[in-house]
Amino acid sequence: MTTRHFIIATAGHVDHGKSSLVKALTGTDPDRLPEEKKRQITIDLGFAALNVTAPNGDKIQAGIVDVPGHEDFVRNMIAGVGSIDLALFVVAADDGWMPQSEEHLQILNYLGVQRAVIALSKSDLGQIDVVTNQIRQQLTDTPFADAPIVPTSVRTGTGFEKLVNTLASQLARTESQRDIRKPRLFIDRVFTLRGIGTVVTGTLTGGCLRRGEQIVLYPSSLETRIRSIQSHGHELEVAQPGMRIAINLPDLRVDQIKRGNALTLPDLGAPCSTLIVRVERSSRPNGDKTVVHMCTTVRRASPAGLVSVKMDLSRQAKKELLD
Ligand SMILES: Nc1nc2c(ncn2[C@@H]2O[C@H](COP(=O)(O)OP(=O)(O)OP(=O)(O)O)[C@@H](O)[C@H]2O)c(=O)[nH]1
Ligand SMILES: [Mg+2]
Repeated sequence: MTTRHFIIATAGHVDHGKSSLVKALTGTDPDRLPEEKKRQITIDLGFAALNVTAPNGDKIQAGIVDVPGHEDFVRNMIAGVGSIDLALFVVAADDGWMPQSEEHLQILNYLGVQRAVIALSKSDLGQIDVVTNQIRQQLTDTPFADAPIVPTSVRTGTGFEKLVNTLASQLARTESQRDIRKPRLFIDRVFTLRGIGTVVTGTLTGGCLRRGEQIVLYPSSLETRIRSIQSHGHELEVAQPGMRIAINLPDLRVDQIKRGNALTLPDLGAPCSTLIVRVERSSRPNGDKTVVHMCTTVRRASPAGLVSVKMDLSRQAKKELLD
């Protein structure tokens, strides 16, 4: 029996029930900020863990990243859906396909996400057949054209067993993240814990990281040592690619680290100030806008600055991107 590690991220329009679904699936409320509780809206990324058994008996440990649906926080959404294995795409039965359903779909497609499970949430509020047809139509000619659609309701409990089984069978068919001995952790959160010091979190890709190992933070090139590693509350000696991890870096201060900084091993390369991008003109509505959101997010995440970008966009989109 093998244990495999994957990352799922939610996607979908504001208020369509993404965080409620994550809470119902895992028992963890991903909305952790007081402001989020007060406004009943997700602002920043939230995290939870889902352990499932695949049809072949393999154990699957999935980290879930819950993203905000509101258009004002789309940059946080983009930060959460890099290096994911599967999207849990949520569309509410009472609302149907909405602007951020479209925008999130495009973002996932641009980032190369190949698999999705669609949760037709709030199924207690009706319209299941109509909205199922509408979703199928919207997904035509996208990588998610054949994605399973599962009606769910956190009010009645409908659909959760089926949703868990569908997630398990989709992940069982997904290739595990490759270990190419080039570990990279793009940091999505940094905070201090009293008595412990600085902690960073992220999704590990490209290789393993070990407790006690010497690592380097880019782009500042600060070197430090990993004091401890945790994944969903468990101490690890070795973290593997595809895991959500928290690393204790007591020698660095919180103000020396930013979201989007990368941790890796010394001698694996150095930061540079040129970004090579391929821009495709989308046939979908507002395709240019989505590309601009993504490009500005990359630029913000890269304090080294974006020096040159070759692209084929409308004049307005170019102006917004480079201003
Ligand atoms: N009737 C009904 N209401 C639901 C269901 N799921 C969520 N809700 C309600 O819908 C509202 C929004 O739910 P959230 O889970 O916060 O939605 P969200 O997609 O995470 O919202 P953002 O993160 O802000 O984009 C809340 O008031 C929930 O109680 C459901 O299955 N049925
Ligand atoms: Mg939410």
